[in-house]
Amino acid sequence: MKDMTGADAQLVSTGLSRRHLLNSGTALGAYFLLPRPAGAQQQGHDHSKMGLDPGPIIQAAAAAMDMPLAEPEVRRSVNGVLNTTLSCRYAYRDIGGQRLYLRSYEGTSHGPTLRMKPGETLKIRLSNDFPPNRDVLPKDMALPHQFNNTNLHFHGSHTSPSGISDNVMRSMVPGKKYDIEITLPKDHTRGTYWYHPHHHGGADVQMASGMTGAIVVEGDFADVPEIANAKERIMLLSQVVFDGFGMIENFATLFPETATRFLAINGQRRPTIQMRPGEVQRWRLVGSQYQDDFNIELEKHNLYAIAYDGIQLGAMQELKTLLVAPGQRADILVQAGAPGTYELRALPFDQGHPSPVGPLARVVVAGDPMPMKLPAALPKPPFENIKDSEITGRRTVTFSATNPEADAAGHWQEFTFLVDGKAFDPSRIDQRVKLGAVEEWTIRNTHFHDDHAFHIHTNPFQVTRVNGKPQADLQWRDTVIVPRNGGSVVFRSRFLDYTGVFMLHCHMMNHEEMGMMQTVEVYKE
Ligand SMILES: [Cu+2]
Repeated sequence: MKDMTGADAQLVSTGLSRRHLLNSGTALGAYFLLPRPAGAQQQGHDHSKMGLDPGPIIQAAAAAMDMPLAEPEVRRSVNGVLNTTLSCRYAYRDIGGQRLYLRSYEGTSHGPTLRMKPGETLKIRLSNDFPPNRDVLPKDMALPHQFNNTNLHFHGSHTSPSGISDNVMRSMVPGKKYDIEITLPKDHTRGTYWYHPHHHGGADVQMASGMTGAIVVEGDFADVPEIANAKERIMLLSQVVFDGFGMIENFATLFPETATRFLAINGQRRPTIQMRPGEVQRWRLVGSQYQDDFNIELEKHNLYAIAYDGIQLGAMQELKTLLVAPGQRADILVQAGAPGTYELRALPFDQGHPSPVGPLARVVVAGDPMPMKLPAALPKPPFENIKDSEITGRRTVTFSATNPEADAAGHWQEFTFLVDGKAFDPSRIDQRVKLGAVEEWTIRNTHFHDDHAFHIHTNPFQVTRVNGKPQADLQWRDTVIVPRNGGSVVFRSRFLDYTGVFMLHCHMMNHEEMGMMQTVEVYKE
């Protein structure tokens, strides 16, 4: 082997030809053609002689890009109950030509899509099949910790936050199984929701690994044929991050604003979406990216929003670009134009630091024309506006943060992320709201550097002002961007039917994990 280059010697030792690697179309081929560290052969790394499998890193066979968009497996309710299991475990995941080894639901990139109706019950037996945690609880709960504990949050649902329902105070530890049972009220809004872990300490690492899944509460726009007849697509957005080993085992892998390697939909880098000229499709976009806003554009096409955060709009919004913050959902109609290939991409956006940019997918318009129409009007939205006369109280919640002097180069431990001047403490109740209250909240963001993404569980809210400016469309949301440097959002919310403790927090998960979260208790006198 003396006359071979190091790379060739490595190819021989793994039983693969250079041609094979060059044809594989993956970035991993290139990885193996890089010079190997001197002495690698002498250290017993000649796998063929040892009879060892060369390991996962050369096995990534999935094409890096341009594969048809795949959607997660669908699980449906039967006779009023969606009964299923979810295993939380490590799995290999091929994405963008990389083979990663990450925490997952069911061993797949994103969990299964759950489809149910208002009034039905979601029963999940969650099996925490992660290995044991190897770190003890920190004294400071604002330090990320114990990445193998988990639980499950039904994001955006209007359900009980207590017991074994949508209770994010539960700890589900490795090696055990847990029952979750969440019943939707009969009048629950119909639309696009999602689930993800919410265990303080490890939720960020788990979500950044792809532990998110869509939930469709079925039946919206049933009387609008232009929407009901449109082909539907679930599209979970993500920022793909990993360390030099293809893993996420350290908070530092997630934290810098420059951590994103590339963007993905449904765990695929730049997949293709087929449409016929004139065809209308309904895309359910889930903002399951762990940290940053996506400012989305489809080349030479407008986007038509019909619902945000699982709540129907009363009028379609025609958009050139669509901003999706972490946690938000947007249901949009897209009507394909002339035959051709169009890029769906994230454009530059200033959220205090630059949002990640890059391709998300390619829309390939081809075939026979399909004459379809956009709806002329949308039905009445599900909620009545909250009137001045309903308001029983007002309060202010302030998000703040400090950046180290070195700023972007600073280590994450030099930042602080606070609500009302304090980091999260699960043993403290921060906001107490009487059952039956209808309140107007002002969320302030005094952090000079970054916008934050306010999210509250259990009850959606209606946004009335942003930076003091009255909002014409009075959108209902469960997650809203609060602009930086003295910015504010005013919303109104009804706390009518569920008591118990739930959370408000920044849905930029790095911030939540470092303490930008509070408890809210709705109590009955
Ligand atoms: Cu934040």
